[in-house]
Amino acid sequence: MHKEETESRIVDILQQGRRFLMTTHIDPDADGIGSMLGLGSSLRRAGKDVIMVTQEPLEAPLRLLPEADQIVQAFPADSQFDALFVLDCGELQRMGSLRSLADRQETLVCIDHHKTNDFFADINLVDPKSSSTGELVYQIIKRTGLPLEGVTANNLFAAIQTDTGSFRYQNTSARALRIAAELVDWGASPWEISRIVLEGYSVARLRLLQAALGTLEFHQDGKIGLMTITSRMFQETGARRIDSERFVDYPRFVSGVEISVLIREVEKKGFKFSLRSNNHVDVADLAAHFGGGGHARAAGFERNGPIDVVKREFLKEAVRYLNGTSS
Ligand SMILES: [Mn+2]
Repeated sequence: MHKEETESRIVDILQQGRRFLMTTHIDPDADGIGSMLGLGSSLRRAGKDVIMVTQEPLEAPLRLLPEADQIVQAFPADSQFDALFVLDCGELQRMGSLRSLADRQETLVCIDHHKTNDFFADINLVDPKSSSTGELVYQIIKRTGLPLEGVTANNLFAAIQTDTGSFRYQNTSARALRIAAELVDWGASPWEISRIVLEGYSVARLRLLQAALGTLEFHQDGKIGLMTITSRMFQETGARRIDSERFVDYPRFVSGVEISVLIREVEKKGFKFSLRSNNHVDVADLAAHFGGGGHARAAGFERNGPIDVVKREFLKEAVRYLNGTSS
């Protein structure tokens, strides 16, 4: 289905429906939560019933977003909806325990911008050229004629701002900047949102960064930069997993680095790899090689095994992508 046609089907659903359920991916980020709160708050102001659900309760900073306290972890079993929305989620697996929602009768609508989205929903508005899901949600809200005001504007601004790395990443298009400016006209405050989402560090977070920077290593003449955070570092600093958000940018900041990697120990012998690239390596493809996915410049995957083995396997493959010899 063409994007235009998909959009008009979603507009119809939003205009005609009265009750909606919304969710986003596990380990949510500001794009997923901001998009959900943006669309949810707008629909509520239009007089519709919206349940917004996540698998786990939100942690700071996401729980500090406007109206984030409206997000729940459970809803009445006999609830009926006109449609279900899943935002910023590229595959069913990424819905975690909420993936059973896909078994329900209601139409499942996915709005997303992941290059590796596998079109798991009934209606899939997927645009990898979009900077963020927030950008797509903004366009849907405008087209549906739904209300835009402070809460919606601030949440959508947070979504676009974080996914573009504060309007620095390669996905920062003229359209993303124009929408951001329009959101400011609608009442978004870039300063307040930045203070909440991007700053607002705890001491534990800085201590974790200190420990992580101590593990910096470079490979392939400085073209691959890598940092590792062990469970022990999380314990010793008292930092939470969400505190390591965006740490993967530090190796990427170094001149000459093409592939930046952050390895985080997630459970016993489990490691989460976050990947970023600066110029030409498609890290979504590289991550897909290990069963993960994402965007051309930002992707990730999980791997089990001893750290030195998983790291060696990864580096071997990464070198092939770096040299353009991957299949
Ligand atoms: Mn996103």
